Amino acid sequence: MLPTLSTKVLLGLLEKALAIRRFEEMLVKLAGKIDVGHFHVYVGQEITGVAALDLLETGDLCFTTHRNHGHLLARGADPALMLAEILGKSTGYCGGRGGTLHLASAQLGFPATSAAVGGCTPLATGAAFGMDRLGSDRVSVCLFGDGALEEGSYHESINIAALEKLPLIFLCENNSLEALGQKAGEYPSSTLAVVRLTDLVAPFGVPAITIDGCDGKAVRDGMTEAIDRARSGEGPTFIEARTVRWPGNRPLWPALVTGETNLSMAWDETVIPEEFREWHTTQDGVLRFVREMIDEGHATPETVIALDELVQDQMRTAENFALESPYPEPETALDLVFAKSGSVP
Ligand SMILES: Cc1ncc(C[n+]2csc(CCOP(=O)(O)OP(=O)(O)O)c2C)c(N)n1
Ligand SMILES: [Mg+2]
Repeated sequence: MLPTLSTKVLLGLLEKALAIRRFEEMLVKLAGKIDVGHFHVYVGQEITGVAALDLLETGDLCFTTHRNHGHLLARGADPALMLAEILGKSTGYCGGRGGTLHLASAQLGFPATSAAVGGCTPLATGAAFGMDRLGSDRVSVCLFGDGALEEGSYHESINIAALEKLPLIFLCENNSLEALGQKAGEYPSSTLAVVRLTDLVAPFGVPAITIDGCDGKAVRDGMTEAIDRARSGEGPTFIEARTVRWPGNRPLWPALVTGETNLSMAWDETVIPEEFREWHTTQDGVLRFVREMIDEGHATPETVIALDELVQDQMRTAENFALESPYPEPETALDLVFAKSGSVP
């Protein structure tokens, strides 16, 4: 279902979801032409990131993973500076030093990104501890995949968060539904002995919910409750947002196996290719959001296409900017490695 919001706000959310989809498609296509290195894309999880992170305020912090592109775009990142960073260019968010795996921007509320699975959990917990001790009403959001639940750092972090009632939201994006426990024989992102991921939350007494990550209303409602709990000093919440892995993410390296998204699949079933019918009709959150927007009178196919053209234009501009940007000068290699005297408050 759609979140209960005005048409204008819903169109804003759709624009962000489309920006993520078109950004990732641009990147996968670019990787077919030039050496981009290894990267992970957020296709299929857009609605989780967009609906959840839209609720944050300036000063709230996010700690994400190797699959971070969608999270930064959901918080308003400029696709040009994102792509420049991924390509290692000096104009990127981290001057080309972070790359896809460590994309960060303090201004956007992403002070540090760790690509070590589970690496974000102590970072987010430490930030929440600081916020709590400083008496601020800011919240810290820990964004991670089901794989992080295999790591010791998760268990240490949730223990401290529960003990200290920290203003922290554990948003676990479980994209392993069909691969959990290696049953499907595909590349699994986690191999856990537990039946439900929330079994790894219950002993700590932290409130936990499981939601459909493609259901904008469920994500927004769950996140609203979690943020309220955190801001009012009642401690952390765990949200498991379930999505089905995009077919293009099933190989080890992303591939555009479903082609570039044809949005008319949202209103014209006859154009859906048979091979990926299930994905496009029941599992693609962006198409589902568009379908719901049209069904509930918030958009028409024409407004959706116009919005998408705007977004695709931004991506072309971003691609040109990133490709034309220079690499950092070799003599700047050690810049930003060591704190300068007096630069740390
Ligand atoms: C500590 C650690 N072990 C292994 C890896 C290699 N690795 C990169 S992504 C990944 C799977 C992570 O799965 P999940 O956390 O569910 O995220 P997803 O990729 O499914 O979004 C692994 C094992 C790593 N980055 N860090
Ligand atoms: Mg996963």
